[in-house]
Amino acid sequence: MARTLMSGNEAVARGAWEAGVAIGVGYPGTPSTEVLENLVKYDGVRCEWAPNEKVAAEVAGGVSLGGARAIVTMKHVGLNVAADALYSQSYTGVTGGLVYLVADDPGMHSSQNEQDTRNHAVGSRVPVLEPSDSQEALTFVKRAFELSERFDVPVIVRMTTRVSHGKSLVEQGERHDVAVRPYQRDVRKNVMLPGNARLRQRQVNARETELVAYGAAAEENRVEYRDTSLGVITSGIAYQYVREGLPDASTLKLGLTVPLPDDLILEFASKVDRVVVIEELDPYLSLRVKALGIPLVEHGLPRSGELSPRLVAEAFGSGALPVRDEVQGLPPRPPLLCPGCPHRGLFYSLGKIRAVVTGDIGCYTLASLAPLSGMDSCVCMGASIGMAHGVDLAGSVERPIVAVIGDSTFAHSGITGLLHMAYAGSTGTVIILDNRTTAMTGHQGNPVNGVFIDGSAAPELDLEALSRAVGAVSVRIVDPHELDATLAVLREETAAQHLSVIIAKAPCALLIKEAKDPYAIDEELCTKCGACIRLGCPAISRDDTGRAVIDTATCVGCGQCVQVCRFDAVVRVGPSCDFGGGR
Ligand SMILES: Cc1ncc(C[n+]2csc(CCOP(=O)(O)OP(=O)(O)O)c2C)c(N)n1
Repeated sequence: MARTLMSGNEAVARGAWEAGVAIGVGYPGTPSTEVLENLVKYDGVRCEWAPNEKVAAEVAGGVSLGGARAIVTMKHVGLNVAADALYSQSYTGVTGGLVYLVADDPGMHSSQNEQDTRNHAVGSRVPVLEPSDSQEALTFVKRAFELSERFDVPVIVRMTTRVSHGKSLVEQGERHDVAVRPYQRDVRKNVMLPGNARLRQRQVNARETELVAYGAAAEENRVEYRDTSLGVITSGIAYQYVREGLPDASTLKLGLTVPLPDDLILEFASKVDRVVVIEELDPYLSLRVKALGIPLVEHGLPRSGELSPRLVAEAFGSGALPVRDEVQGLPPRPPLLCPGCPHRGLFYSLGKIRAVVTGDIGCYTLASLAPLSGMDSCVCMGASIGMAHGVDLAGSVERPIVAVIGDSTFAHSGITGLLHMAYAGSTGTVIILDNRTTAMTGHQGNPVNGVFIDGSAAPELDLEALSRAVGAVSVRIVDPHELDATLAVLREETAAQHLSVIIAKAPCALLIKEAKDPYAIDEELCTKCGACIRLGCPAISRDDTGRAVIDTATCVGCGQCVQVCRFDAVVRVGPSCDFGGGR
């Protein structure tokens, strides 16, 4: 059969579809996002973005209870949010197959921390399959559905950035339609009262023993003997690095990494002279191998971040590999808010009131960088609101305290924070940056913007009504491109002694289809004062003389710089140029 080049995430979607999955549900998060974005393109599957990972896991759990197959997708930190569901779903087990697709991000390419999903799997006692390439991504997802139903357990497929985003050849199969199992009420299995949970816990114990026995003979766990002077125990993408960096070494490639096949590991160790474990992120395999009494060769590979074939080769002095896993000679290019981004206007105005700003996660987190330098904290999704209240409780801050949170993040986990502020009688200020999309992860729909995962129209959440219902006394809507008006509202609301929500509403610059004429600097009027530079717009820089210059190819004509220039030096250019300034 013909083979197709696919990313790991495309292959997961294909595998889920071939496995007859009925529902895909998740919350976006790099590097997992494209799984659902690809799955939604297949016939016979319904996909939904949920407001957060816990809801997604519960929806998937309900699908499973209803007898159909479901896949739930998220990034590693999403599993923290979904963990409450997962740990008890492990006890109830499944009816239709239930697969968690969780993508870890070694090296934190786009995450606030590094986490190893295998720790949650050990804690919740659910099995983990770790693909090493796109073909395995497809076959392991299909296997995960089989194991889920056979062992009555949710199964995690753990990806990492390179497996999710790397491309390799995949042999595709046909869809295997799976009949929805008839619904059967089973209170002992599905209602986790303590008495029932204790009974189910026995099943969990028994299941683990069965899974270990399965793993000892499973084709997902593969022994490859080559030169037996060195035996490497490895999994996931690290296997590829070992094959490239140490091509002669024998390998035990573990595909089912929770639970581990102890006997297979002991047997492999007995047949090689020296044993080494090479894995990304936490020393999960190595601690377990050591606990089996197997002495390990220390290699000095980093405990965090990504490995590479070169690092692996160097650690064993096996000769330098060509440096092709790093791009050399490029200047560092930190991420920036786009030209015309509405978040820039909000943070510029916020800078004027010298507030302590508890921040959140989204494109707007980039406003923490100079020159806007507009954020004092960013921890996890939704944290901005509870933290603003907490900073206030500490009593050490005389300045205004403001929480900033994006629309998707507010729907994800901000609403309960606001509810708490109202309940606790807070008089703080929460700013919801409603740019009509989940911009950071690629413009997904969310409950606020009224766009469903397939692009169709969905009900739009009324943020104003919701904020009032939750308990905000004052709710104001501002256009963050209008700097003076925004500043006036910020001043009023942070001075007022009531709980207020300010909705900064203007679409993400990348959603605007109609181009506006760009602006340029009138050289004769520019005084080199630098006011426009302090907006941090990528379209504006200084020339050799220190004068401001606007790159008209990059400028989208948002007009924020016009408002900060006190010398009328910013003028419109382009076909409909009127040189009148203003936006
Ligand atoms: C628990 C968790 N899930 C997912 C993510 C990935 N993520 C970071 S911010 C974000 C949403 C950002 O959207 P929004 O709040 O609307 O801000 P915008 O990027 O549009 O400015 C997502 C999905 C994450 N960091 N943590």
